[in-house]
Amino acid sequence: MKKIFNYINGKLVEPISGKYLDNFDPSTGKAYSHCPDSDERDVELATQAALQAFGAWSVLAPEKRSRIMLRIAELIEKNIDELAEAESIDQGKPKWLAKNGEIPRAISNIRFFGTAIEHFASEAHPMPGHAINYTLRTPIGVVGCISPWNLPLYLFTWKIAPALASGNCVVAKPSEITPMTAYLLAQICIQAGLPHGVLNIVHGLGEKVGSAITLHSQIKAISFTGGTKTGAEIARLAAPMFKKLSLELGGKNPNIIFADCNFDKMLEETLRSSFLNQGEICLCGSRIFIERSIYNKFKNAFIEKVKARVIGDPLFDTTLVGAIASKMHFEKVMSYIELAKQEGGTVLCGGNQVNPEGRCSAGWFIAPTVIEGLSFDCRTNQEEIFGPVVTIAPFDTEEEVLMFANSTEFGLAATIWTENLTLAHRMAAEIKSGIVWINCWLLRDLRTPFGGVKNSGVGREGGWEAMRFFTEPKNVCIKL
Ligand code: TXE
Repeated sequence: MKKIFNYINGKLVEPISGKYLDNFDPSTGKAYSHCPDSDERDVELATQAALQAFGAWSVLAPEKRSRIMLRIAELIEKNIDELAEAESIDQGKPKWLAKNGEIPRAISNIRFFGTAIEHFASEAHPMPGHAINYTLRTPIGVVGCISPWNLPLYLFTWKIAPALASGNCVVAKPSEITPMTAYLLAQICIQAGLPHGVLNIVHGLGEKVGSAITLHSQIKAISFTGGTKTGAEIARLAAPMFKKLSLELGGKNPNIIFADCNFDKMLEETLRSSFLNQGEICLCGSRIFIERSIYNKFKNAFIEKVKARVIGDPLFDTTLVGAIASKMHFEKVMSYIELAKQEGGTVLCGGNQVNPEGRCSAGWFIAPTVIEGLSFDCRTNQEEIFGPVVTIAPFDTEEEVLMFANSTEFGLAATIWTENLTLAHRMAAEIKSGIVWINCWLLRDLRTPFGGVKNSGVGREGGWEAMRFFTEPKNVCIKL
């Protein structure tokens, strides 16, 4: 059984407890590796290593930090096949998705911020004849990065890259459900010559290791992506310590389809925005609202395509829907399908567990599921399911669909399909979310602010937003 180690002070080490958690392959339902069951003692070791390393790392010339980060990106690229397969086995996603989408995005994350530091500047405010102000933006110190299991290496690097680039040292915790690629990244960091203690990865349970990071007095900022409930718990603990918090939480994103849309393009993208990564992306459009005049046309075309989506072994190139990341999450998603039926929904396709032939016969697979006939305000349409499950419903007016869209506690992303751009701009302005896609989905520019409103989170990642989160501004005013 492959053993995963913590990465502390530049070394791969066992957890102090000597204990390990089973790490499962969701496609087979069997444990295939061991993840450290670390605790606050390992977090303490990691934090001391980060504090030690901070002095030198924070004053290292940006181009030198950049060079090391670009070497890490290069090594990820060199090892893309191994990383993609590892991600697919660990999380259940199709291997081609990891290889063509997620691992390349992890490389881009590191390259983007590894070069951004050479352009990151601040501002001066002259007071003619009186004084001049200049703003210093300095690294915070030791920061905590806690990441989830849906896009493991992609979201792990999305946090540590700006943190490291801006001169901080990091204590990071990947999800215990998908620890593998962070462990492989640790080996790459050693190979790249990342100085000891600059990045420390402590594996283990959220309530043990995650909360120890949140509570550690010398970890001055927390960047978290995960469930809204967990985000609230982190905020509850961190608030009295006045730590900087970046919380990327859940979503229940509307996909609004007007009758005048480019139907074929919309249909193709709506299949992706509904079921990519088994629907385990916080940006997925899980509530689909269709203008009534094309509702039946959409429903028939969509169901036909959904039924044809291949669900099976994530290692096969033909697989479009892989395994659900964990047994617990599998049960959560199945429970929502049951709830939908109790709330009066009709399952138009899917809704059942699938047992593919061969090695995956005991894996955690759910057929892509489409449900209609639910009210906009029922639990199924209000709570995050985070699986291959979407609901569809007709709407009659712009005002009505806007009310539906804005009716949940979340506000992360929204998609609008229409050729009427005046309407699109009007809707985009009215929708309560941090991101709006018009006639596209998941088109991402890393310079843009990324994050949500309401219970979808606090703060923004991406571009200068991320660099500013991980630095402290100080205004110096000099009398002339
Ligand atoms: O994530 P958790 P879970 C949603 C999705 C899912 C729900 C819960 O709906 O069903 O969140 O998923 C660590 N202090 N998203 O439970 O618990 C944990 O170890 C500090 C949306 O798997 O939020 C992991 O590393 N850390 C989300 C990370 O937090 C704690 C993606 C995320 O785990 C902790 C994933 C604690 N008390 C789930 N408890 C998105 N926005 O993309 C756990 N953790």
